[in-house]
Amino acid sequence: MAPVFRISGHGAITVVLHGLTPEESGEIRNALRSVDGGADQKSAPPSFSEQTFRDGATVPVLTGTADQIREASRIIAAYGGRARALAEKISSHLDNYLRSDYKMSCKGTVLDLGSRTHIMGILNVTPDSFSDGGRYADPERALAHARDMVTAGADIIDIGGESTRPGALPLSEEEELRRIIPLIERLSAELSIPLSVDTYKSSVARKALDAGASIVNDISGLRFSPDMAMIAADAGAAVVIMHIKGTPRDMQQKPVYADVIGEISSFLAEGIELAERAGVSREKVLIDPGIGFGKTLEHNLTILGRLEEFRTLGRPIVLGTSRKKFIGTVLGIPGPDHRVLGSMATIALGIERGASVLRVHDVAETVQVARMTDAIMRTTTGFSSSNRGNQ
Ligand code: HH2
Repeated sequence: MAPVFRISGHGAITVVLHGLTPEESGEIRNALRSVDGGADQKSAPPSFSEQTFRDGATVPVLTGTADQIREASRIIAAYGGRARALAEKISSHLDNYLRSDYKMSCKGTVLDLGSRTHIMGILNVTPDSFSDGGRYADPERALAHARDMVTAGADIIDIGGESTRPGALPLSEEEELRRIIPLIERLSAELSIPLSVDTYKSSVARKALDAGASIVNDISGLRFSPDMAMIAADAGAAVVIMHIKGTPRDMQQKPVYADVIGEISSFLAEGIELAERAGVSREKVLIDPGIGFGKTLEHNLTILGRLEEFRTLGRPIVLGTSRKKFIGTVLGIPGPDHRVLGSMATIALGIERGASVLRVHDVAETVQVARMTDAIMRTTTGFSSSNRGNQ
């Protein structure tokens, strides 16, 4: 019989250890190499290698199963001092990475984010949003669209009164309130699913929460309004902390990062701390890398390709790729309405890489792609969609 080889990327975890001195890296290598796992493969240390990055830096890398990485952190911790702190960090990042039991309570509704991928339908009541500007400015049409999205399977409706497309200027608070508050009041009376308000203004968020919203979706990651976190905390609201570099007006003017994933991770980690300090429960925080917000095409593609690295922050990931320009750039399609299939590719991949919530215009299509991807993930990993299942 011909030999059959099966090679797969699933089951192995890679831990890249940035920021070590060559001496520390050498000690870890020697420690891991001196341990013999014997017949007990479960407690064998992971493989140790060195990866050279584009900038020439050589960084130690551990590769193995979750048990093997845990064993490595135990061996590293035995060195004490700085090594112990490093080992603790490896363990906590690993626990976060493997976590999928996220449940979020929004005004009495509990979203079980670990059970399946959730869908946030976009309702922009603006004249100028990049994709649906002007379509739902009429309140009756906005209501009808919200109902349609619920029927199609949306789990959350995200209501925005101000476009934050590249180059957009800030809208007055009065106008933003005029556009969204009556709509939130009507939707919260009628719908049983949670409503989120897409705003970076704390005064708008406060009134939207009073009107019935239970999630604040802040594209500035709680940074543009200093009291945003406090307002969310006071109302017991959940928050989406999104990364942005700059402001909508200037964010696309040649954004530069030394380390795009590292810088976004730090911004999101600081945002989580900021929320917690203000009194928002950690369990009510979601994170979003902010596709298109101060990012080039390459940045957006890198974020998608390496999305799972944000799992180490230990909070569910929201992904907003829907119909965005980078899809049009890759496909050569200028009109947002024609970017639906490209959006679906990002959604399937995003789920596989760990997204828990998808912020989308095309709810019915997304539901199909998400349910299908969830089913494959459940079958191949034995866990829910967002669990890597590497134990
Ligand atoms: N993208 C937009 C707006 N809000 N919120 C989160 N959490 N993530 C995103 O990626 C995101 C967001 C931009 O899209 P859209 O609302 O469709 O357009 P516009 O800003 O022009 O209204």
